Amino acid sequence: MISVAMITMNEEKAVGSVIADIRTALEGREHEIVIVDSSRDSTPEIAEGLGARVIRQFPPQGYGHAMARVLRECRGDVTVTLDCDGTYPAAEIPRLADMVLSGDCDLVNASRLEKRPATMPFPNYLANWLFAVAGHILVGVKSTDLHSGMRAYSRLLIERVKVDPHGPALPVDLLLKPALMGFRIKEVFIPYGERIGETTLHRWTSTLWTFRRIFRLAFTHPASH
Ligand SMILES: Nc1nc2c(ncn2[C@@H]2O[C@H](COP(=O)(O)OP(=O)(O)OP(=O)(O)O)[C@@H](O)[C@H]2O)c(=O)[nH]1
Ligand SMILES: [Mg+2]
Repeated sequence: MISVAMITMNEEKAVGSVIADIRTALEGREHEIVIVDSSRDSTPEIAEGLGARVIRQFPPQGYGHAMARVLRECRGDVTVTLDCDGTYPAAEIPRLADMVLSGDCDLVNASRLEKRPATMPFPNYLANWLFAVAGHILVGVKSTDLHSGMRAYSRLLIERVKVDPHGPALPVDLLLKPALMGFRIKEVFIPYGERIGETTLHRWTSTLWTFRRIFRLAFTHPASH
């Protein structure tokens, strides 16, 4: 079974079309859609009405706690994550899931950064590029996008990898830790769309936490080259 995991905070404008796109992509395949929701708007009702399993986490505890929870709740052999904002292509879910299900790898990172997406503000692009370079130099992990919200994780990987859910930038740990533990990781490029609704990204705290997570891992597992 394929699990699709999302976390949501006030995504009522996007949730309907995102779930519809997921259903279309996975038509004919056994799947579940699991959402940890911290919204004040009608996101959870819309999602439930469309057959998603919605777990409420309110008041909001931040991206990390929501993501850690939703990954634990998923029952599939593979779990594919994406933001609930229309930026990631749901049509790519089967391709990512199949790379894990076939035993090809344990994690697929869907990178947005083959080149600068027109939909990504230049400062964000620059920051993401810097994070990737830092991850390579300091931790020894080669990736073009440490912050992608679209990944496929095997069930075994989710069970084994323990991450720190406090603070922003959890995707950084969710990629670097499995790499350091020896899990097989592949990266594919995907297009990145225009966001529906308001961003929850706090640029400066996220940047600070990204470096905090990278340095923490660099000290416990220094780059081996
Ligand atoms: N449950 C829950 N979901 C959250 C929380 N913070 C963010 N989210 C959701 O996490 C996903 C990622 O957040 P975004 O606002 O898209 O952040 P981003 O992708 O870094 O920024 P954009 O490029 O503007 O999309 C979205 O689906 C949000 O609704 C939270 O505290 N709790
Ligand atoms: Mg987003």
